[in-house]
Formats: sequence, structure tokens, C-alpha cells
Amino acid sequence: MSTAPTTQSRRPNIVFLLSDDHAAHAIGAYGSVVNRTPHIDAVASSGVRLDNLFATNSLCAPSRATILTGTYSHVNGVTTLDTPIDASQPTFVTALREAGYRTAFVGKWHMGDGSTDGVSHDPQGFDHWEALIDQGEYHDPRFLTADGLRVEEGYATDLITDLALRWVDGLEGDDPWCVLVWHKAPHRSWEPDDRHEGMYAVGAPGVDGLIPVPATFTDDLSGRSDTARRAAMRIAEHLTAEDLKQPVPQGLSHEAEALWKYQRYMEDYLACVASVDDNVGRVTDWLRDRGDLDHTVVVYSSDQGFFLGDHGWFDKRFMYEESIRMPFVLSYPEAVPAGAPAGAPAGRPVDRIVTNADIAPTLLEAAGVAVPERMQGRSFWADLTGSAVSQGSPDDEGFYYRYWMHDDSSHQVGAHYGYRTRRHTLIYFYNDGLGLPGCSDRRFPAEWELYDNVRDPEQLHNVADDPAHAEVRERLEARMWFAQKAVGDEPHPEQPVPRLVAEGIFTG
Ligand SMILES: [Ca+2]
Repeated sequence: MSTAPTTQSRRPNIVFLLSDDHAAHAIGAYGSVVNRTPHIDAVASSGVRLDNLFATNSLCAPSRATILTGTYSHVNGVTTLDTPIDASQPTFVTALREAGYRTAFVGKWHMGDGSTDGVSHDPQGFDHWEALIDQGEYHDPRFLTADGLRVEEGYATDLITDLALRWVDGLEGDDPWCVLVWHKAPHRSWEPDDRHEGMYAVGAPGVDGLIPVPATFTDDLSGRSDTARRAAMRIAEHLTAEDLKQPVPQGLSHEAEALWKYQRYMEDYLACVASVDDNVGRVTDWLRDRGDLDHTVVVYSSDQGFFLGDHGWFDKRFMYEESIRMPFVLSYPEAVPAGAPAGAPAGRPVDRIVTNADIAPTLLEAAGVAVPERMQGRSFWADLTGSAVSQGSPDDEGFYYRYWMHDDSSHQVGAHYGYRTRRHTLIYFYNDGLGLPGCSDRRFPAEWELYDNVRDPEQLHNVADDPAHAEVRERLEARMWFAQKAVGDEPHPEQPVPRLVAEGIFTG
């Protein structure tokens, strides 16, 4: 083996593993009490674990578009599931390619295919791409490529890994490469492969009880907005026969039936995760065998979080913690020091607030490639290498969020935007689809929510109208106003101008 080159002389390869709807609280490194993910944990253990990385719009296609382009939904145009991407936009991948990287995409794209009015939605900027169509299939999936559509026999998570590794193995020469390995799992309808199906069911090897139920499972949402209560994401009421795959036992009480459905849902979800985890292990083993592990940036993340029975829900969309927090672990031994504190879950924790818009500039900085002007996110690479100089107080950190897909027919979550700091989450439900594709045309009254995430980490107490929080709410309304403006978005026309802004007391 030759002498290890320095990071200055050799640019890292990049393997970006992204899954779909994998909540951080179903990963060992994040302290999961419901499952085990030894291979994802191993990536964290040899590097870092981001504890406050948030989706700016907690939905599949929008998050993917933000991850690729480093821009917010209103800039990249992918606001809902029915607004396919203009794939000619610059992305971190096109920038890598222009800088000499070989690039490939394999797996779930989900930002449209074909073209509309001359705008192409198929992957661009990749030397090679093989993309599932729309949501894709778990079993014997169809892949769209530059040569057309074909069916691959097998299980999507295994196949996506196979195809990605095959592409890299076929490369010649020393130029660095970047491959996006974007899984369909563990997205609804949670279809495990034969190897993992039933592994969390009572009676399976090593399983001695039911999957633990989250503390907020029976949350009745009292004190919260009507918007929260309208959402059609209750495990007890809204999982379908296709989701559950088994007939609901007769004669159960409402409470027992909810618990039965929770168990059913989680058994399949976690079995899908187990397959993803195995495949993360396949990738890291393969890198190690090639002698590439030390100079490859390995990222494991998910397009958003997910409710795993939290507040009685499945799915995501809402600007609540379980939905917006994205898992993100990264290893790159040549430049990113490892070292979890003793007794802590795996991975050196990085707790600065960052978002999915920051991922693209971060990966570009890791590769030593200039960040295109258009990107709105900011690199957090220095936090990963440990060279970050503290900028301001953590109390000054915050990020702007917006969920656009108002009242879609299956989930019925109202459109909202908000601002989250370390301490608080402020949400304004404007409840208007604004005529966007995928939204209903029903309107509902605007509503506010405010949570103290330190005193109330489970977000059970909406204090938006609590006089004791009036001052903090006014300040947060003003900060949100300017954060929205800073990224070039606009408030809903019916939102009142915050008093501190209107009176010129807070000027951003
Ligand atoms: Ca998703």
C-alpha cells in the first residue's frame, strides 16, 4: 500500500446514503429504544452525529430538491409532492462534476420524470443514473435510466446498493467520485424483505416483548391548534388495510386496537430499516476492502424525520421535532475526528442548528470545490473538522421552516411556516394552499403555536396565548419575519405585520 496521501493532495470520494422517512429516533446512535442499527452507528462512531439538522420543508420531494440545490423550496420550485423539479438547476453534484468528479445517482429520485413544457425532471449532472419511478417499488422495482425503463428482480434496498457499487467498481483512473445511494425504504407502505420480515415481532429470536410505545402516544392534542387535530395521520384511525397487511383482530377496545396497529406498523417499518442498515454495512465493508474508507466522505441521512407513534401519529409534514429532525452521521477519518463522550450514544455530537439547505455547501467544502452563489445554505464543514470558530451565542441560532402542501387529500396537514431557535418553536398556520399543485382549495382560520423546547421537549403545551410568553412570542414573530425575508420568501398576505417590526423596534 502506498503512503497515505494528504487531504490537500487528494480529494475525497463521497458516498451519500439517503433513506426515506427514517426518523432519528429509530437509530441506535440517536438513542433509539425501539431498534438496533449497528452499521449506521458505526459510521457515527468513526465520525460525527448531527443532533440539530432540520428539514426546511418536511416532505420527500421538497427535501430532496433542497439537499441537491442548497436552496429553499420557494427558490428551487419543489414546494409540494406535485411540483416536479426543473432538473437543470445547479446542484452540489453538478459543481463536483465540473470540478472533475465522476458522479452517479442510484435509487429514489421522486422529483418527477420525463418533462413538462420542455422542462426536464430526470436526473441531470450525473455521469450515470438509475432512478426508481415516482415512489418506486420495494419488490422487483422499475429503474428509469438514460436508455429507458427496466425491471430489476429483487429487493429495492439491496438492488440500489448493488447498482451503486457496480458503477464505482467499473471506474478507472484516480479522479474522485461521488455516488448518491438514495433508498426508498423505509417509506410507506413499509414492505420488508423476507430476511427481515417479522424480526421485531413477539416470538422472533431475541424479541421478548412488544415494541415500546412513545410517551406521547395517547396525546389528545388538547391545547394545540385545530390544524393539528385535523391531520389524518392518527395510527388509531388512518392507517389503511394496505399499510397494516393483516386484518385487525375483532373485539378489541379502541385503545387496544390502536396499540395493535402501532405494533403492526412498527414491525414493518423497523424491518425495512434493518435492511437499510445491513446495506450501509455492505457499503462500508466494501470501502474498507478497497482501502478507500479513510479518504471517503460517508454520509447517512434521511430526507426528513417521521412520527413513530409520537402524538399518536405516523408520517411527517408538521414543524414538530420528530418530523423535522433529520438523522445525519458522517465519517471521513482523514479530516473529521471521531470521539463520542464516554457513555454517550455513538458519534461525536455536533449540536449547532443547521438545515438540509446547508448539506450541499458542506459537501462542496469537503471536496474543496467553490460553492455556487445561488446556494442559500451555509457550510457546516468546519463544525465537522473541529475547526469552527464560535459565531455568536447559541441563543442567536434559528431557522426558517415552511410546509406548503396544504390539506392534501391523504394527510390534511395545513400549510404553515415557522421559526425554531434552540429554545422555542413558533408556528403560524396560514392554512391556505395558494393554488399550488397537490393542495386543496379549502381554507381554515389562521392559528399560532409556540413551544418552549427546553421545558416542554415533547411539545405538549402550546403557549402561544400564554401571557407569560407574550414578550418572547413578539420577539420570535419579528425574528421569523426577517428570517423569511432573508431567504427571499414572503409572508402570507393575511399575516399581520409583527408589532416590533411595524413600530421599527426590531429591524432584523
Ligand atoms: Ca420522505
